[in-house]
Amino acid sequence: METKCILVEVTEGIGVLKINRPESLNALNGEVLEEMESALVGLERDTAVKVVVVTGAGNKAFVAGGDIKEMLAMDPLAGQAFGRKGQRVMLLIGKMKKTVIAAVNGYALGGGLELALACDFIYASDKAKLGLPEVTLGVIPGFGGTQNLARLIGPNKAKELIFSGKILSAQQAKEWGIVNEVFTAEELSARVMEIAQLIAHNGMIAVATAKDAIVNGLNMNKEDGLRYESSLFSMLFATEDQKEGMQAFIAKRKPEFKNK
Ligand code: CO8
Repeated sequence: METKCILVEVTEGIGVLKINRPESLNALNGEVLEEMESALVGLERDTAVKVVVVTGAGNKAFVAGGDIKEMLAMDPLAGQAFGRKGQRVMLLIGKMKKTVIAAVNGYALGGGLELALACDFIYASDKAKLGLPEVTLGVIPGFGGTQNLARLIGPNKAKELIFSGKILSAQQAKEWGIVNEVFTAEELSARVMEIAQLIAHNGMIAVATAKDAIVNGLNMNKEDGLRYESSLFSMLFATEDQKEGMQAFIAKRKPEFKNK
């Protein structure tokens, strides 16, 4: 696929999607969002890809937000269309069977943090700065940030971050429960690949099913969530991977998952 604003590379089962507009600190405009949507659909279909990593080009930004220059002239209808386009990408990430990791290599502000929040988890460089400063521009997070952040860290902390527009260091974002791990800028990419490889070597059906249970279970009450978990759990006994994983354990060898 020909792309102008993103780069996609697959190495050893890991698909890396890099937002590539460093001159605008990788801000998300309509074109980037459209390219991302097609690329994510392609990565989900590509059987060679086990895990996807989303990151930003250059060493300054992951994504510094929705494109303010593009948003400036929007009327409510255009704003709604732009917001929906962004939400489609964020929802797609949640629905993907494959794990999607955000490697936050610099500024993750506004729509940039919203993109990271839509991923399964976030690793950040110690140079990263994270926040949702939309209210300082007279708007609110519109790519799922109000929903995803409140679900992740609870409504009170989400309100503090969104109402104040304050920007957190990577370490603070870890303390707030937004970022899983912080690494030096030099280490980030290798450490993200390490965890991606660890995930990629597990049974893909089991990993995808665990994601399904967590993502969809969060929208249910606990009793329905447990029932959902149980039905997914029992379905896995129909897979060859379940037999292989358990036989390998008993035979004290490494499992060879076929993702069947
Ligand atoms: N949009 C467009 N261009 C941007 C953006 C952005 N979000 N961020 C940076 N740029 C551009 C700058 O305008 C500048 O371009 P130029 O050279 O043409 O002036 C270039 O990138 C470099 O940026 P700076 O010169 O500002 O670099 P600094 O190192 O001085 O500052 C900052 C870096 C602190 C990251 C600063 O650029 C900044 O504050 N950026 C904006 C951060 C922000 O407020 N983000 C939130 C945007 S709103 C949003 O994301 C809403 C998403 C949901 C939309 C839903 C629609 C309904």
